[in-house]
Amino acid sequence: MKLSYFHVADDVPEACSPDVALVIDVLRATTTIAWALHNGADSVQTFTDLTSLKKEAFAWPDNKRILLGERGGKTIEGFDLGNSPLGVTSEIVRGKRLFMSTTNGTRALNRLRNVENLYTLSFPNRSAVGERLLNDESKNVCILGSGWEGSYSLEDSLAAGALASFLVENQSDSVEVINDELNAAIALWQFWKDDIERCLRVATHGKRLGGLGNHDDDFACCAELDKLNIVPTQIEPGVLRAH
Ligand code: 3SL
Repeated sequence: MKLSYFHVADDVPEACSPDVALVIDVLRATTTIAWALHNGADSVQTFTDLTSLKKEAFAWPDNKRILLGERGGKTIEGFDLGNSPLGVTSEIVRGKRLFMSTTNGTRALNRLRNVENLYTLSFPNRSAVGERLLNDESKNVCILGSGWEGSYSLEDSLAAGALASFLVENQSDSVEVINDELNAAIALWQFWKDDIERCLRVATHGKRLGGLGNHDDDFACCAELDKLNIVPTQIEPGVLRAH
Protein backbone atom coordinates (compact mmCIF):
# COMPACT_ATOMS: atom_id res chain seq x y z
CA MET A 1 0.00 0.00 0.00
CA LYS A 2 1.47 3.33 -1.10
CA LEU A 3 0.57 6.22 1.19
CA SER A 4 0.99 9.91 0.48
CA TYR A 5 -0.15 12.95 2.45
CA PHE A 6 -0.84 16.51 1.33
CA HIS A 7 -1.31 19.41 3.73
CA VAL A 8 -3.97 21.27 1.76
CA ALA A 9 -6.09 20.79 -1.36
CA ASP A 10 -3.88 22.96 -3.60
CA ASP A 11 -0.88 20.68 -2.91
CA VAL A 12 -2.56 17.63 -4.44
CA PRO A 13 -0.99 17.11 -7.88
CA GLU A 14 -3.39 17.42 -10.82
CA ALA A 15 -2.44 13.91 -11.99
CA CYS A 16 -3.07 12.31 -8.59
CA SER A 17 -5.36 9.29 -9.14
CA PRO A 18 -5.42 7.14 -6.01
CA ASP A 19 -7.80 4.23 -5.50
CA VAL A 20 -8.60 5.62 -2.04
CA ALA A 21 -8.72 9.18 -0.70
CA LEU A 22 -8.94 10.11 2.97
CA VAL A 23 -9.88 13.61 4.06
CA ILE A 24 -9.00 14.90 7.53
CA ASP A 25 -10.34 17.88 9.43
CA VAL A 26 -9.65 17.04 13.06
CA LEU A 27 -10.95 20.45 14.26
CA ARG A 28 -13.74 19.75 13.65
CA ALA A 29 -15.55 18.73 10.46
CA THR A 30 -14.48 15.11 10.09
CA THR A 31 -14.86 14.48 13.82
CA THR A 32 -18.40 15.86 13.61
CA ILE A 33 -19.17 13.72 10.53
CA ALA A 34 -17.97 10.55 12.31
CA TRP A 35 -20.07 11.30 15.40
CA ALA A 36 -23.17 12.26 13.39
CA LEU A 37 -23.11 8.99 11.46
CA HIS A 38 -22.32 7.02 14.61
CA ASN A 39 -25.37 8.65 16.24
CA GLY A 40 -27.66 7.51 13.43
CA ALA A 41 -27.71 10.33 10.89
CA ASP A 42 -28.85 8.91 7.56
CA SER A 43 -26.15 10.78 5.62
CA VAL A 44 -24.07 13.94 5.46
CA GLN A 45 -24.04 16.00 2.27
CA THR A 46 -21.19 18.50 2.10
CA PHE A 47 -21.03 21.81 0.24
CA THR A 48 -18.45 24.50 -0.35
CA ASP A 49 -21.04 27.19 -0.97
CA LEU A 50 -24.18 28.11 0.91
CA THR A 51 -26.37 28.84 -2.09
CA SER A 52 -26.19 25.26 -3.38
CA LEU A 53 -26.52 23.92 0.16
CA LYS A 54 -29.78 25.79 0.74
CA LYS A 55 -31.14 24.84 -2.70
CA GLU A 56 -30.58 21.11 -2.03
CA ALA A 57 -31.62 21.26 1.62
CA PHE A 58 -34.91 23.06 1.02
CA ALA A 59 -35.86 20.46 -1.60
CA TRP A 60 -35.60 17.81 1.15
CA PRO A 61 -38.49 17.06 3.58
CA ASP A 62 -38.11 19.52 6.44
CA ASN A 63 -38.49 16.88 9.17
CA LYS A 64 -35.61 14.93 7.60
CA ARG A 65 -33.00 17.66 7.23
CA ILE A 66 -30.54 19.48 9.45
CA LEU A 67 -28.50 22.46 8.29
CA LEU A 68 -25.10 22.39 9.93
CA GLY A 69 -22.10 24.60 9.44
CA GLU A 70 -19.70 27.31 10.47
CA ARG A 71 -17.71 30.15 9.08
CA GLY A 72 -14.64 31.14 11.07
CA GLY A 73 -15.76 28.68 13.77
CA LYS A 74 -19.16 30.36 14.36
CA THR A 75 -22.54 28.81 13.55
CA ILE A 76 -23.95 30.10 10.25
CA GLU A 77 -26.96 32.35 10.81
CA GLY A 78 -30.24 30.47 10.37
CA PHE A 79 -28.59 27.03 10.59
CA ASP A 80 -29.76 24.37 13.05
CA LEU A 81 -26.29 23.43 14.30
CA GLY A 82 -22.72 24.68 14.35
CA ASN A 83 -19.78 22.39 13.70
CA SER A 84 -19.41 20.80 17.14
CA PRO A 85 -19.26 16.99 17.36
CA LEU A 86 -21.18 17.36 20.64
CA GLY A 87 -24.14 18.93 18.85
CA VAL A 88 -24.91 15.94 16.64
CA THR A 89 -26.68 13.89 19.30
CA SER A 90 -28.84 10.93 18.30
CA GLU A 91 -31.98 12.81 19.43
CA ILE A 92 -31.26 15.52 16.88
CA VAL A 93 -29.73 13.68 13.91
CA ARG A 94 -31.20 10.15 13.86
CA GLY A 95 -32.60 9.31 10.41
CA LYS A 96 -31.82 12.76 9.01
CA ARG A 97 -29.62 14.09 6.26
CA LEU A 98 -27.15 16.72 7.44
CA PHE A 99 -26.48 19.50 4.91
CA MET A 100 -23.04 20.70 5.92
CA SER A 101 -20.66 23.47 4.98
CA THR A 102 -17.49 24.46 6.87
CA THR A 103 -14.62 26.84 6.29
CA ASN A 104 -12.01 24.29 5.26
CA GLY A 105 -13.14 20.67 5.71
CA THR A 106 -15.85 20.60 3.08
CA ARG A 107 -13.47 22.28 0.58
CA ALA A 108 -10.91 19.50 1.05
CA LEU A 109 -13.66 16.92 0.51
CA ASN A 110 -14.66 18.68 -2.67
CA ARG A 111 -11.10 18.47 -4.06
CA LEU A 112 -11.15 14.64 -3.96
CA ARG A 113 -14.83 13.96 -4.62
CA ASN A 114 -14.04 12.18 -7.91
CA VAL A 115 -11.93 9.47 -6.28
CA GLU A 116 -13.76 6.15 -6.36
CA ASN A 117 -13.35 5.39 -2.64
CA LEU A 118 -13.47 8.47 -0.44
CA TYR A 119 -13.54 8.24 3.38
CA THR A 120 -13.19 10.76 6.16
CA LEU A 121 -10.68 10.38 8.96
CA SER A 122 -10.51 11.78 12.48
CA PHE A 123 -8.91 10.54 15.70
CA PRO A 124 -12.07 8.77 16.95
CA ASN A 125 -12.32 6.62 13.80
CA ARG A 126 -8.61 6.16 13.05
CA SER A 127 -8.43 2.39 13.61
CA ALA A 128 -11.75 1.81 11.80
CA VAL A 129 -10.36 3.55 8.72
CA GLY A 130 -7.02 1.75 9.07
CA GLU A 131 -8.71 -1.63 9.23
CA ARG A 132 -10.83 -0.80 6.18
CA LEU A 133 -7.69 -0.02 4.16
CA LEU A 134 -6.00 -3.23 5.28
CA ASN A 135 -9.07 -5.41 4.65
CA ASP A 136 -9.63 -3.91 1.21
CA GLU A 137 -5.94 -4.27 0.36
CA SER A 138 -5.95 -0.67 -0.86
CA LYS A 139 -3.06 0.02 -3.20
CA ASN A 140 -2.65 3.74 -3.53
CA VAL A 141 -3.98 5.97 -0.75
CA CYS A 142 -3.97 9.77 -0.84
CA ILE A 143 -4.49 11.49 2.53
CA LEU A 144 -5.49 15.14 2.49
CA GLY A 145 -5.57 17.61 5.36
CA SER A 146 -7.96 20.55 5.39
CA GLY A 147 -5.58 23.12 6.84
CA TRP A 148 -6.81 26.64 7.48
CA GLU A 149 -7.62 28.83 4.49
CA GLY A 150 -4.94 27.23 2.35
CA SER A 151 -2.20 26.83 4.92
CA TYR A 152 -0.77 23.94 6.94
CA SER A 153 -2.46 22.66 10.08
CA LEU A 154 -0.69 20.78 12.84
CA GLU A 155 -3.65 18.70 14.00
CA ASP A 156 -4.51 17.29 10.56
CA SER A 157 -0.88 16.26 10.09
CA LEU A 158 -0.93 14.59 13.50
CA ALA A 159 -3.93 12.49 12.41
CA ALA A 160 -2.23 11.57 9.12
CA GLY A 161 0.76 10.37 11.14
CA ALA A 162 -1.51 8.43 13.51
CA LEU A 163 -3.15 6.58 10.62
CA ALA A 164 0.15 5.81 8.89
CA SER A 165 1.62 4.53 12.16
CA PHE A 166 -1.41 2.27 12.69
CA LEU A 167 -0.91 0.81 9.21
CA VAL A 168 2.83 0.33 9.67
CA GLU A 169 2.29 -1.34 13.06
CA ASN A 170 -0.31 -3.71 11.61
CA GLN A 171 1.23 -4.48 8.26
CA SER A 172 4.70 -3.02 7.96
CA ASP A 173 5.70 -5.26 5.00
CA SER A 174 3.25 -3.81 2.55
CA VAL A 175 3.05 -0.16 3.65
CA GLU A 176 5.18 2.32 1.76
CA VAL A 177 5.41 5.99 2.74
CA ILE A 178 5.67 7.96 -0.50
CA ASN A 179 6.37 11.58 0.46
CA ASP A 180 8.15 13.62 3.11
CA GLU A 181 4.92 15.30 4.21
CA LEU A 182 3.94 11.89 5.55
CA ASN A 183 7.39 11.14 7.01
CA ALA A 184 7.11 14.42 8.92
CA ALA A 185 3.55 13.58 10.03
CA ILE A 186 4.73 10.24 11.42
CA ALA A 187 7.49 12.02 13.37
CA LEU A 188 4.87 14.43 14.71
CA TRP A 189 2.77 11.50 15.86
CA GLN A 190 5.74 9.95 17.66
CA PHE A 191 6.21 13.23 19.50
CA TRP A 192 2.56 13.93 20.50
CA LYS A 193 0.87 10.52 20.57
CA ASP A 194 0.54 10.46 24.36
CA ASP A 195 -1.07 13.88 24.53
CA ILE A 196 -3.19 14.44 21.44
CA GLU A 197 -5.40 17.03 23.13
CA ARG A 198 -2.42 19.17 24.03
CA CYS A 199 -1.31 19.18 20.40
CA LEU A 200 -4.79 20.31 19.33
CA ARG A 201 -4.67 23.15 21.83
CA VAL A 202 -1.15 24.23 20.79
CA ALA A 203 -2.18 24.32 17.10
CA THR A 204 -3.11 27.74 15.73
CA HIS A 205 -6.54 26.42 14.78
CA GLY A 206 -7.01 25.23 18.37
CA LYS A 207 -6.00 28.66 19.70
CA ARG A 208 -8.42 30.34 17.29
CA LEU A 209 -11.23 28.06 18.45
CA GLY A 210 -10.33 28.60 22.11
CA GLY A 211 -10.48 32.34 21.48
CA LEU A 212 -14.15 32.02 20.46
CA GLY A 213 -15.17 30.69 23.90
CA ASN A 214 -14.96 27.56 25.99
CA HIS A 215 -14.44 24.55 23.70
CA ASP A 216 -13.03 22.15 26.30
CA ASP A 217 -15.53 19.42 25.45
CA ASP A 218 -14.84 19.77 21.73
CA PHE A 219 -11.09 19.43 22.27
CA ALA A 220 -11.58 16.31 24.41
CA CYS A 221 -13.94 14.76 21.86
CA CYS A 222 -11.75 15.57 18.83
CA ALA A 223 -8.69 14.10 20.61
CA GLU A 224 -10.30 10.78 21.54
CA LEU A 225 -8.47 7.99 19.73
CA ASP A 226 -10.07 4.84 18.23
CA LYS A 227 -13.43 5.33 19.90
CA LEU A 228 -15.81 4.90 16.93
CA ASN A 229 -16.14 1.92 14.64
CA ILE A 230 -17.33 3.95 11.71
CA VAL A 231 -16.00 4.79 8.25
CA PRO A 232 -17.84 7.72 6.65
CA THR A 233 -17.87 6.71 2.98
CA GLN A 234 -18.83 8.77 -0.04
CA ILE A 235 -21.75 7.03 -1.76
CA GLU A 236 -22.33 9.67 -4.43
CA PRO A 237 -20.43 12.91 -5.04
CA GLY A 238 -20.63 14.97 -1.85
CA VAL A 239 -22.74 12.48 0.14
CA LEU A 240 -21.29 10.39 2.98
CA ARG A 241 -22.85 7.44 4.74
CA ALA A 242 -21.67 5.07 7.46
CA HIS A 243 -20.16 1.87 6.11
O1 3SL B 1 -12.37 24.48 8.97
C1 3SL B 1 -13.33 23.77 9.09
O2 3SL B 1 -13.84 23.18 8.16
C2 3SL B 1 -13.92 23.66 10.47
O3 3SL B 1 -13.93 22.37 10.89
C3 3SL B 1 -13.47 24.73 11.36
S1 3SL B 1 -14.09 24.81 12.98
O4 3SL B 1 -13.30 23.96 13.84
O5 3SL B 1 -15.48 24.43 13.02
O6 3SL B 1 -13.91 26.19 13.40
